[in-house]
Amino acid sequence: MNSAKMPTIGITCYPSQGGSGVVATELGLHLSRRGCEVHFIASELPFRLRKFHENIIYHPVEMPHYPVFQHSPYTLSLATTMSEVATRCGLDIIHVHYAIPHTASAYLAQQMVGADKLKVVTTLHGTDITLVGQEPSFFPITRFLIEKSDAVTAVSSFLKDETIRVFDTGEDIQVIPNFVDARVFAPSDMSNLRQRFAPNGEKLLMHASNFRPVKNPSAVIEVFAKVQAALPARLLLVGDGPEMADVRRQIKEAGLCDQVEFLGQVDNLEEILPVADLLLLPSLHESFGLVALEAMACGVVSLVTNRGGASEFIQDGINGLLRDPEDIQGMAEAAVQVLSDPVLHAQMVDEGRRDAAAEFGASCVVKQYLELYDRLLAND
Ligand code: GMT
Repeated sequence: MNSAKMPTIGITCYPSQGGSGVVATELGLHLSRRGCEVHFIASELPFRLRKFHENIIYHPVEMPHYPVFQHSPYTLSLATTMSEVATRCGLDIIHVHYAIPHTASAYLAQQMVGADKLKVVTTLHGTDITLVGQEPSFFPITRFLIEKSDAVTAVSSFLKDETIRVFDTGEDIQVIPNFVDARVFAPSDMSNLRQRFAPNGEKLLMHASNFRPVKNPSAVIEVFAKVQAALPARLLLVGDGPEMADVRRQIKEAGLCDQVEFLGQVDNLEEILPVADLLLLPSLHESFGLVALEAMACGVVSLVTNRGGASEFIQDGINGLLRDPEDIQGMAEAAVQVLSDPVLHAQMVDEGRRDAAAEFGASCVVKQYLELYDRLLAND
């Protein structure tokens, strides 16, 4: 690569709602604003990309159906699209988010176009290491792919350490944390929405996730049940997923139907997050917990699982709250304490907003990815 030229980057991620797709998309948007040409290669347009953006080109992965196939081989179709885009558009780097199966496709594409022409960067996000990658049928290939990537990043030190521990790999893994654009995720006057969701001045709690078992949504309802018994409160549930039917049943059985609102999947989370007083994220583990960082940037206190990487941006009792996800009583007590003490709540909001913007702001984190790309390409 010519040193004066910005690199041309291919990005692959899961396009549906989920933190890894959000990080990949926001990274692509920020890289494009800094002058990189960015090519998204995915099965669908990533959900935060649904507007025209200069310097961003989307390449859908075509998946032919053939009667012999029981399942269409997405990994191969993705590899083919990656190699075609790399050749046609002159990609310097293919940066994949979530190792399985994206790194496999990138590795194949690199073999097709030549290792001197295309570098592979893998960003590990979470369950690609902590759950899926450890399935016996995926373990050896995940380890192989980590070692075959030209660079590997992890979104927290927790995830880096976990990757080294589980896969016993000597690969040099760089921690580049998740980030938030504090101009987009910012406090805003939500009096109209507050009037709708909390007409009698109730406190508003929110949970936003893809409602998979790892998000521990039943704990959200149990904690909320205790909080609303102590003070007037309502709960907003944002997102959807496999656990939602059970969550609805739990809410009904607890007699909480009038205090809980289901908002479904919300693409523009930044327009709803600031309405909350407290975000609940009691996941069984969370390699980072991006939505908690976004909530902090919006001036919302985050009560987050202490299992995983959230302690890398939340200092318990200072800019947010960390608790064991099985400690329902402890989570409820912490929530009630902060919600019933306006001075403490305001202090946590201020600290959280400041820390999110200063240490995890988009510009300082995106710079770390650009420096990584530069280092990789300078080694040619
Ligand atoms: O690994 C996953 O569960 C999927 C992924 C996603 O797409 O939502 O979530 C992970 O990546 C996010 C972005 O880096 C992190 O904020 C989440 O903590 C992480 N999820 C888990 O570790 C459970």
